[in-house]
Amino acid sequence: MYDSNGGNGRGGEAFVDLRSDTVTRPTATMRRAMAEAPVGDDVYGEDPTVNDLQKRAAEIFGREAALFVPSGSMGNLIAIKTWTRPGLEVICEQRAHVNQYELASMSALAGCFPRAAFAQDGILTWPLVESLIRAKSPNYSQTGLVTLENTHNMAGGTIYPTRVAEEICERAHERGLPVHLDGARIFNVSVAAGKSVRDLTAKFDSVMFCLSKGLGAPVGSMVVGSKEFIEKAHVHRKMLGGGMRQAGVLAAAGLIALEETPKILHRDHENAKYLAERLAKVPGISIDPAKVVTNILIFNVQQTGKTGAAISEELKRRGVLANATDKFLVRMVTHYDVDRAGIERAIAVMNEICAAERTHA
Ligand code: TLP
Repeated sequence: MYDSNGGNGRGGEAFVDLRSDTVTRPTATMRRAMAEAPVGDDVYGEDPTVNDLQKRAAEIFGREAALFVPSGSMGNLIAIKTWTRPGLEVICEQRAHVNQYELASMSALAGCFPRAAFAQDGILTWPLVESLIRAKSPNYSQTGLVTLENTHNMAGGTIYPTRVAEEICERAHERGLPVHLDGARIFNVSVAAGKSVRDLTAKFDSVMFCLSKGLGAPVGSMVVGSKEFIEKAHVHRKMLGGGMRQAGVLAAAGLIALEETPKILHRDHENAKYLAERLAKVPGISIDPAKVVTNILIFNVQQTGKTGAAISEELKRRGVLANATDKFLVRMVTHYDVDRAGIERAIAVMNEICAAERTHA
């Protein structure tokens, strides 16, 4: 059912594109479903396909309600806006998407301030979270929300031990704080941990997950939670310009992404592990394959004598796309549009680059 690399009509086959799983293109089945989707005006709540998607997402996560949103960034912002008010702080990990990659929207648009701390592998613990909670005092801004990210993107697709995440939720609740999960890639956690997304997220007050990353839908994310929370979130979606009309054409692909793609995500994890094991053997590259448990690898290239950006340029010249995420770090993300042959090519190219470097040294 899934098209092989480059076979679904977008072109660009010359590249092995490992920049992100956001680059996945809709499968032939998704495209057919999009063409045939019954639609209506979703701002009136009348799009049957959007309604089906929201119902299915709520069922799968064991929640009262769900909301289809245009992007993961908007989903996180809507959740932050719904749980907080201007002047409050949002606890998050230093490299969290909400902290570093959402253009300070929590401040610019929700009036909140990030209270971020670096955590090993991106995994916050209750003692660390507790240390960030503000004491009740007229001298401090007050804590409004805790957010976790699972998988943690910029820590290399790491996953929370379930108990660690649960403890943060339980203890935060005792302190009267809601906990939001940026679960953009929660289905990758589910596959890696062998647990349902429902069980993994049961203690969170709200969850955002993306249809448009490894699950392969062209557009869209979901926010799930209680009926009351989703009603408020709905208002914020409209306020932020996220009210869509005949969005059923997008939701149709989202439904297939949600039902079908989790079954094949394990291949992306196998490819990522294989890629990490091979890259670990390339002189100058540093990565611990044991830490690669989902579909994201971040490796250090400092010993090659080049920056991440320079390596990224050289890869591109040889037909492989990967982004630098820091001066000496490069990220590769596996997904269903890159098969094992594509992975082998990326490995061969990386060996070539490093061998060329040694010849010139
Ligand atoms: N991540 C993108 C980039 O923005 C970095 C990527 O290529 O990985 N939460 C997490 C954990 C994410 O990784 C992303 C996107 C988002 C939220 C935002 O989703 P979108 O791109 O739909 O706004």
